[in-house]
Amino acid sequence: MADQLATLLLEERRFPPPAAFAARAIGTPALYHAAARDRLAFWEEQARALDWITPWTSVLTWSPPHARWFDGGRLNVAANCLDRHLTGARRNKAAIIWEGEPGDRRVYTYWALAREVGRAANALKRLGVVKGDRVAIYLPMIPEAAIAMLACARLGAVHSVVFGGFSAESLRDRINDATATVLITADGGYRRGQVLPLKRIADEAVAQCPSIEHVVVVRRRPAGEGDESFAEMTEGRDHWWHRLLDRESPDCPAEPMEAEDLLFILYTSGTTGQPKGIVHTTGGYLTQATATTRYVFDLREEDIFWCTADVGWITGHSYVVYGPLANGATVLMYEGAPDWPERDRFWKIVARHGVTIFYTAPTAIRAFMKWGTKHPAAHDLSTLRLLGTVGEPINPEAWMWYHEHIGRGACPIVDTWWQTETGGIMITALPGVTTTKPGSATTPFPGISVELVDTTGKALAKGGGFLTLTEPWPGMLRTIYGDDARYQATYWSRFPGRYFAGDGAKVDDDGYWWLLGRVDDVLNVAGHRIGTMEVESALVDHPDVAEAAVVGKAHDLKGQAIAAFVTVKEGVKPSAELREDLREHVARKIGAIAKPDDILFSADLPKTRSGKIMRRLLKDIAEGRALGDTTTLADPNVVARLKEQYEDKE
Ligand code: 7RM
Repeated sequence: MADQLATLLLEERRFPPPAAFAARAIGTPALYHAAARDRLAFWEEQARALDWITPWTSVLTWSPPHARWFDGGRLNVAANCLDRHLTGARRNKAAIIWEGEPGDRRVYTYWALAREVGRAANALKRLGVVKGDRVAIYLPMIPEAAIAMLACARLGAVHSVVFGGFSAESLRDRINDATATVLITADGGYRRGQVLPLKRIADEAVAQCPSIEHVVVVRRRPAGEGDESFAEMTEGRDHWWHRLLDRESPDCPAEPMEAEDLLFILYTSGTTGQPKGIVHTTGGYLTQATATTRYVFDLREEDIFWCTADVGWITGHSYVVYGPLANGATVLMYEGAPDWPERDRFWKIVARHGVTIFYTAPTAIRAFMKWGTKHPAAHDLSTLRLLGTVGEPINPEAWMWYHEHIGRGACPIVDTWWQTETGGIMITALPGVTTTKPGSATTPFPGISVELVDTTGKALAKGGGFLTLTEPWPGMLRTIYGDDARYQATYWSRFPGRYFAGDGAKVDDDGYWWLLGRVDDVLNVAGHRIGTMEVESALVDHPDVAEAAVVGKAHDLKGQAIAAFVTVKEGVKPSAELREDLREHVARKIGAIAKPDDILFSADLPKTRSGKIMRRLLKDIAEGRALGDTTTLADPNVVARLKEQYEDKE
């Protein structure tokens, strides 16, 4: 962290907003003044941009650490994302422009999308889904993912979207934690030319999910060839999506929801082996998603907004589906990989559809850098006017490359810091207002109260420390599903009275925030959150493994890679085959994103005298650094031997 700090301190480049952009920007300095004067009035103003069935009677009820926003108010999220756009010219505007990886394309106007959502909602209703029921969604990036989410929102059912890259066991655990009654999946999804057999994986999961009554299957693959092998339908339980929707009416009344009724649960990794079901509610979440989309992305009627995140992550919830659609925007959605069939796929898409706003992750930008400038240079990117990043700290070189080769030196860049738990963007530049510095997320969004603290919880005006939030915000998580004690312990106990985000940060003399990464046992691999404990549990689940310790190590492209130190059971011989077998085992238990890059077999792990594994030292080894303080170790020889062994392996 110290090295990183020193490098960032040397960053002196400044990028003031281009004058032409500033002249017509939606965000203005007045927003900051208004929010500073009266934070709650500012958020009420943002909430008024939505359609409410009944207005709220109280803005905020705060009994720490529980917040209620817009109590007394009633609204429906799907009605805000669809119905209210159907009365004027927007009715015939594209809501979703979609490209499948194999090259198939679809466009849904607001009108067509609303009708499809109505049919899907009626179909779910016919399957017995009512307000408050949980529906699991395990789909590729196809329009049906957004349609399914909106159909749930229309009925007041709570969706839990599970990223399509997760394994059967991960899906099973999430379904069981939420006791979902319906699962929506597909026969497959395309990734680098291969079909990912989602239905087969879902069948494996559902076999151990007693709460599931129905499985709805979207047909993604062309009808005919080898249907059964991809989707073996269980009579009575499984239904084809298109057959269900075919017989339904497109008209489905939107359920009036209380502002604090649940909208969705989204599972995210924490510091234990058990993912947390982050709970988001209706009025506050939509208010923040809608306001941040409009101001941070300077969103206009004529824009084509492309956020490359999968709907399985929070970024896909807030900035592919809810934020843009609540604003009546045109969203671009793409199913597959950026390098399929060639490494210019993204730039082809930008040029073909005239994308104007592009929002992606630093890990993707670093891959583009590696692939070379010839790919973006071969396409007309002149429609782009604003770029964004999210998910991890962006190194200044990647920022500069993005600025020059994707933004042609002309587009402001918004580096947006936020979390699954915050629901929406928290720290970001406002394009047209903020002077940016490569590598800094700049300053808090209006109405957001962020404070740096030291290890004792003392507030710091600048320097290095931990990022905390001092006031509740509309999009904040309300609890962890089924485990409020864990909610309180995880977020509100480290620094009493404050929300602790788990991130280290530095604030410079201008009050700009520089995010330095997680300070807990959560890894950020290619922008995906993975708990070290989850990977460790998956490894020790293997019959040959006695003990495992997992750390993140710096990686050029992925930000962090996973390094595992494994001791095997008596009588087991470590081998290259076992190493591969362990990697596959982790993929089966969690998903391919969690496969360790390095696995080192070791006779012992470095432990303190009380038996705690010292991951800090393992990280030093994995990153090839001199070992830090080893005085608390029970046996310092263990770590010295490990270091030698690790270096030999390379
Ligand atoms: C939106 C999202 C959250 C964690 C967070 C940080 C890291 C996210 C940035 C960032 C530096 C950023 N949700 N993070 N954005 N770090 N600069 N702009 O990613 O729940 O999946 O992850 O991601 O560590 O705590 S998330």
